[in-house]
Amino acid sequence: MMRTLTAKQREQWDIDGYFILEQVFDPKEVAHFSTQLDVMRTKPGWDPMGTPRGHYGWVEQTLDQDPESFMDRRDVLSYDQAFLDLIDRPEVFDLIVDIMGPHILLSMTQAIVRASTPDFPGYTHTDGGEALRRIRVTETSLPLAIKAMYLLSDVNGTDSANFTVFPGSHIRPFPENADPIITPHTPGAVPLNGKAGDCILFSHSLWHGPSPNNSGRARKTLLYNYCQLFMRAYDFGKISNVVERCTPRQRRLLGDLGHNFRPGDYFYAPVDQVEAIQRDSSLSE
Ligand SMILES: O=C(O)CCC(=O)C(=O)O
Repeated sequence: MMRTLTAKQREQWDIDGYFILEQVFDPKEVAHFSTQLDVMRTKPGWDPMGTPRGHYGWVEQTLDQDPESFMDRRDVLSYDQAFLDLIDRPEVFDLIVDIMGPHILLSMTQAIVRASTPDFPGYTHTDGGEALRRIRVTETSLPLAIKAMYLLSDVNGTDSANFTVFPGSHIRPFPENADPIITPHTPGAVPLNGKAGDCILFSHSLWHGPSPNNSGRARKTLLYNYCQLFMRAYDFGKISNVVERCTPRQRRLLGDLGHNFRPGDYFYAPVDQVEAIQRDSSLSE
């Protein structure tokens, strides 16, 4: 049996567009992921290109090797087995399936370190680029995409790189072109606090973003994005090579439908889609 949302979580999801799961990771796991982020910046991978916005370029290592400095690494699955295990970790994944239904893909993974610096003002956005920003689902619709944000650092007080949300903005028109522009300090913004190991689940259409970080220490996070099956992953142009190291359910979430592409795929699901998503083979094998 997969877990489902509590009535309180469902209510907060519907009204606010997000909710927080406390202590999904224990301290040992937090430490493991945190070390993996430090190691990751020493290795080749996808870092931001600057322009066009939201695009990433291949680098041999992250420019700044100080673990407390900024890092934004995409497509993190290949760096460690723990990143693969996290694809469908039941405490979080079951709830994503309860919200989105079983016809889903894992569409991107990301590791971010927000340095403590006076130079970063924070920003506010929705997920998924220019078009998706303009698509807002209704209260009764399944979401198009959901992100799970795992905190690897404690976040206390204001301007500590808080994940900052505008509750309810996922289902309402939002003054995206306001002058002055909307920031994490605009009235209505809610800067979230949390502990390392907590996970925030939020809708793609929720206006959100990081606040500045004047806390004196870096804030580390991991982000996993899930979308409906008919959409596409934005971390890989074809199915990632990591599928060879994955369970059947993880393979399906990475877009491996078990056969070569044929017209109709992804829009119409394989006959075993529900079973494939409901079956956690790591438990039964
Ligand atoms: O808080 C961050 O560092 C960025 C998170 C975010 O805005 C996002 O994942 O879209």
